[in-house]
Amino acid sequence: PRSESNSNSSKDLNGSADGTGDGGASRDKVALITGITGQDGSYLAEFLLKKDYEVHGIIRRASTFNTTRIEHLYADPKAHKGGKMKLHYGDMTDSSSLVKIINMVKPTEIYNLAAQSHVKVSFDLSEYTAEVDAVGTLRILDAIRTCGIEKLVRFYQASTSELYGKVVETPQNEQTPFYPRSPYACAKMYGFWIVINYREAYNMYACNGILFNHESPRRGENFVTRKITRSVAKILLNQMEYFELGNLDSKRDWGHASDYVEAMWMMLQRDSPSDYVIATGETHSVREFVEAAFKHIGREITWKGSGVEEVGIESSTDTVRVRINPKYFRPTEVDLLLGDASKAKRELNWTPKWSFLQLVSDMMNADIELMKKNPIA
Ligand code: NDP
Ligand code: GDR
Repeated sequence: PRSESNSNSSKDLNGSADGTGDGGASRDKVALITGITGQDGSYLAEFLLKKDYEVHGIIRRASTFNTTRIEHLYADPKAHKGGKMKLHYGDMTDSSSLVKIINMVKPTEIYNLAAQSHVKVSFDLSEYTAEVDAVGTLRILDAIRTCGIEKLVRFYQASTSELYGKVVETPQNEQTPFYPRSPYACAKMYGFWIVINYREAYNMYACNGILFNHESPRRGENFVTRKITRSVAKILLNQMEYFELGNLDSKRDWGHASDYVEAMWMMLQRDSPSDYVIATGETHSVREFVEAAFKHIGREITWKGSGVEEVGIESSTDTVRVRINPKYFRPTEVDLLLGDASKAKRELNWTPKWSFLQLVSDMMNADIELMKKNPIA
């Protein structure tokens, strides 16, 4: 869809030099999404287009296409060709690109979703993670002020349950103290507080969504849920014998991304800004996720051994399907996340629609289809 992809300007990405679009959306519904090519960005763009927003997204230059998750929106004549969705090259490490884009688009809502979002990778790319996730948040807040729209725009920050890190209490709510356990979480902690500081200092409408893990068929392939559903789909189709995981004991409060992007929008529609936990209120271990994925294909897994020696064995055939590889362990782990989203329920009227098992089924069905079509995916 993006035949002009080697060019480097908004004009070429969109076929129009005018960043304001002509899609007929009213000028009070203009959203700018950083991280639009990611899991959440793609669901949010879809959601806002349905609500008749003009949607602008920041994408970064990559050597291969990074727009797969939003290709269907490109192909939708109402969205892209009708001028309601526009992409702009920019980067969270490049202030001038952020100022230029904000100045041109004049958004009424900004969703800051761009991040180096992999916790394990953040131990290897710690400085870069801080540049993008911490200073990047500061850059975009400052870009808003440079453009003089801090009183006009509403700002959403993708904060995270990783802020809770080491368990202090469960369930975790907006009052629970933070104890970040990775360079990613430390960077996001800066992001969290700089958003509050700008809200208080400049009277900005700015919110932190403290979102617990949320997954979908569009989840990045190296996050644990997607890694499991892809691998189990391949096992079903005899394309793989076994796969490797790290810590099976960590527990996460897993929801569906499509529910969670709705909460982001809801936070920006109130009379005054606040910070909200978004979670299902249920927690499951990685081991339970594996079992549920196998159950979806009608197979049962039993566990043998412990620690690095542990394996998951398919009961009916005695075949080893899961092995532990310490390379997936993290230097410091987050053992248990369980969120209390009662403030969001009370003030936003938000509740999740997807259950844990529905989430596993949705991801499994999508990956089985994907692997059938493309065994080397
Ligand atoms: P993804 O990793 O799927 O998407 C991240 C997005 O950020 C991609 O569009 C990526 O672009 C973009 N990006 C990365 N680095 C830069 C950069 N330097 N400049 C511009 N864009 C950049 O994450 P999710 O969609 O899962 O998450 C969205 C946000 O929510 C992230 O900030 C994440 O940390 C946070 N979050 C996620 C949770 C989850 O469970 N999914 C829970 C809580 C918070 P590209 O496609 O080119 O890589
Ligand atoms: P998380 O997600 O770190 O919670 O961050 P991830 O899926 O990477 O890990 C969840 C848990 O699974 C354990 N695990 C493995 N993880 C990965 N990636 N690969 C493995 O092979 C594996 N084996 C076991 C991990 O140790 C961990 O305990 C996600 C990201 O989306 C963040 O951006 C977001 O802020 C948080 O969720 C909320």
